[in-house]
Parts: sequence; C-alpha cells; structure tokens
Amino acid sequence: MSPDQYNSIVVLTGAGISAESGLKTFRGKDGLWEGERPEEIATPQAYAQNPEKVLRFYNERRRLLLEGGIKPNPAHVALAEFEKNFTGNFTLVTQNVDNLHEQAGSKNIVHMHGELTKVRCTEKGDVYECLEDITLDSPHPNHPEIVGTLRPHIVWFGEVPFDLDIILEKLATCDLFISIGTSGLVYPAAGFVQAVPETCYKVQINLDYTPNLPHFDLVIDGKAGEKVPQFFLNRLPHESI
Ligand code: BV8
Repeated sequence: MSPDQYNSIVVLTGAGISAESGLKTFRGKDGLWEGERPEEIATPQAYAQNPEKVLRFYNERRRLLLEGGIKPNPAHVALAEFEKNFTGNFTLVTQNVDNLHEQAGSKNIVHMHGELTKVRCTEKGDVYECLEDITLDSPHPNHPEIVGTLRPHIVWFGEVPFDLDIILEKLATCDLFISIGTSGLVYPAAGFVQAVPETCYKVQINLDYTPNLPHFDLVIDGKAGEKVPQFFLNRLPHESI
C-alpha cells in the first residue's frame, strides 16, 4: 500500500521518533531522570511540591534540544517531505515536546502535550517562546514586575491535552492513521487508534510490542529512521537525506 493513495491522513508520533536524534524516550532503559520516572516529575503535584526540581527537568531537556546538537533524523525528514508533496489532508499529531518536526519542515503539526520551547504564565495564562532556562526568579516577559509565575507550556499527567477537538475531528474523518514511536500507554493518545472510522487503514511503526497493537491493520517493527522513509517515500535508509 502507498500512503499517497489516501485522502485524509493522521500521523501520531511519540518519543520513539526522536530517539535516533539522541533524545531519551520515557520508558526506554535509560528513561529515568534523577532516579525517578518522568511520570513522577511531569505532574502539577510535583511542580507544587518541588518547583525547582520540575523546572530543572525541563531546563535540562530544553538545553539539550537547543544546544546539544540534536537534529531531525530521516523519519522526521521523510514525514515533512511526504506532507509537502501530498495533495490530500495531512495532520501530524505529536506527543513530543521537542521541535524536531518543525526543524524538519513539517507544517500541520498539533503539539497535544505542549512544547519545550514555550512557557506559560500561571497568573495571566499567556504563552511565550522561551529558549533559555526558567527559574522561580524569572520575570514575566511583558510584566517584569511579575516574577516566578512562568511554567513550562507542557501538558503534565492529570492535565487535559491541547487541541483535542481538532484532533478528534481529524481522526473521525481520516482514511489512513499511522502511529510512530509510541508505547501506546498514555491516554488519550493511546486511544486514538480506536477513534478513527471502521474503514480507516491503521498502521503502527514501532520498535517494541505495544498493548494497542491488535487495533492496527499493519504493524511494522523497526526503527523509525529506517521504516518511515521506506513507508512514506518508498526510500531505503541509505538513500535518506
Ligand atoms: C488526561 C509531556 C484527562 C510531559 C506527557 C489509568 C488508565 C488510563 C489512563 C489513566 C490512568 N490514570 C491516569 C490516566 C490518564 C493519564 C495516563 O494515560 N496515564 C498513564 C501513564 C496510565 N493521562 C493523562 O494524564 C493525560 N491527561 O488524561 O486528562 C482528560 C483527557 C481527555 C479529555 C478530558 C480530560 C495527559 C498525559 C500527558 C502527559 N504528558 N508528556 C513531558 O514530555 O515531559 S506524556 C509522555 O508519555 C509523552 O508525551 C507521551 O505522550 C507519553 C508516552 O510516551 P511515548 O511518547 O510513547 O514514549 P515511550 O518512551 O513511552 O515509548 C517510546 C516508544 O518508542 C516505545 O514503544 C519504543 O519501543 C519506541 N521506540 C524507541 N526507539 C524507537 C522506537 N520506535 C521506532 N524507532 C525507534 N528508534
């Protein structure tokens, strides 16, 4: 099957698509941070109890992304190239908070769990681009008299993901759904494969078994950097850009 035979495509990506770019996944063997699981740190409760620790968790990830030489890999590039040439409706929903899809040139991106390069004022609710560390001494970008109200613009466990109305509308009308590099453990993203029409063709590209695997019509085991260019561009890895 070739994806350009379809009319409306939704792609869902998770940490696995960024793994070959050098970013840690959440549940991989090296998935701990300061001896804890991200699920214990990426919560409003953790932020309330120890804001410095949570801010440090995101400052380190933002710094790695922006200064660590982290670049899109052939999977990100292949998705962007496919979208550019596709004449149908293409929506890229990502659980990732990195900006590698943007760097690769993808356009119609929905960051359902937020973005590392954005912060939100907990008092005013407004969102700003942020490319440096934030601390409890960081002033509001437009109101310097307000200090310490900036938090990562990231959806923590227990918080409602962004743009679910848009996502669910795209899922309800797509004829091809492709999940790439996600463990299928976190909802509502893990349930998206069950929110598409019965007639939608459902594909998973992943390295390991996932609990929602039985819902897919085609399961492609392997690394995203190899399988995504093959699937979307019918291009072998050594031919990737
Ligand atoms: C919500 C931002 C209510 C933070 C993230 C009990 C049962 C069911 C659900 C729940 C429950 N208790 C609580 C819940 C809800 C909870 C949830 O699902 N918890 C789980 C842990 C049980 N969900 C929430 O709280 C969500 N909010 O439910 O609100 C609501 C909902 C709808 C409407 C109204 C109200 C909010 C969840 C968002 C949390 N924030 N990220 C940050 O980044 O710091 S979640 C985080 O983990 C990611 O964003 C991602 O979404 C999620 C899963 O991670 P993955 O991306 O899948 O990464 P992982 O490491 O797990 O897997 C990587 C995969 O890649 C692996 O399978 C691996 O094999 C593969 N891979 C690795 N390398 C490669 C590869 N594949 C290909 N190539 C490679 N090279």
